[in-house]
Amino acid sequence: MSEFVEQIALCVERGKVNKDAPYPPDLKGQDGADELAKQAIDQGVKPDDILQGCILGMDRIGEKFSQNKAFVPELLMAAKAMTAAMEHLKPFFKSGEVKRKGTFVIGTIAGDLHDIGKNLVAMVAEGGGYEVVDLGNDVSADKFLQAIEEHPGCVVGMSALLTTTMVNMESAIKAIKERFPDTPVIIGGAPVTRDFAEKIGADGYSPDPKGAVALLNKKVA
Ligand code: B1M
Repeated sequence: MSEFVEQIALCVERGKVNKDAPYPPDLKGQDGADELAKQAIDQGVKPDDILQGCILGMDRIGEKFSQNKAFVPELLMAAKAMTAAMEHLKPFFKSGEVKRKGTFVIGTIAGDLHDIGKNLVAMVAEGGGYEVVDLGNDVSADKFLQAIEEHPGCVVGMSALLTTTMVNMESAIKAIKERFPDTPVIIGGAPVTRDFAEKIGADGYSPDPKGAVALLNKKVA
């Protein structure tokens, strides 16, 4: 791996956005994901390799988060650093030179306004190389169906934080499976369990963003 790519991975993992960013204090004054991605492109590093660096950094922080060695603010900073690097990759995505692994349609289920966990899953999935279509919160079955129609081959993710709304996942999954039997649906959220996921016909359950990306990799590969 080129030194640039390793440095970009480190900036994403540590949430170092750019040179002016005061966070993290021990990297103050050093180039961040923003400058390094630009320099890497200028020096001919392949955009795909830069993306791999971002993914590696996100993977590392995602792993720490899963092990309770990093917390929501660190994950948010990592996502911010990754976004800064990805800005420089946008033209290559548009031209098709850099390919995404697949499309992940995600939303918080109908009736539920909690979106912090869903946003984290979305960010880590993007960091994992997926195009993310974020439908927001309070997402009806119809909205999921429409998104699947617009993004053939996608994987669907549903999040719920309330015991009163997690039950809405069952009807949404039923509607999806009726029209798009081959579309995998993965679910998560604080009250959701593996047993519940199996009972309502979900294709996968993860308690955290890293596990959700691991599931995506299995479903899409
Ligand atoms: Co509400 N709330 N809330 N709330 N809220 C909870 C969830 C609650 C546990 C608080 C409590 O009573 N102790 C409780 C639910 C009880 C229950 O159902 N068993 C509750 C309640 C009752 C309510 C209201 C009904 C309160 C009221 O109005 N009377 C109301 C409901 C509104 C609605 O949704 N219709 C309500 C409202 C709100 C706010 C709007 C004020 C706000 C949400 C703001 C927002 O999201 N933009 C809010 C908040 C912030 C919380 C708490 C405090 C924090 C939730 C959170 O963001 N956690 C919460 C109590 C708590 O958890 N301490 C609470 C951090 C987040 C990173 O974790 O979302 O679990 P989480 O996501 C994790 C994993 O679950 C997983 O990855 C994430 C990272 O590890 N994950 C997935 C999530 N989705 C995934 C999907 C996947 C895979 C993994 O695959 C697709």
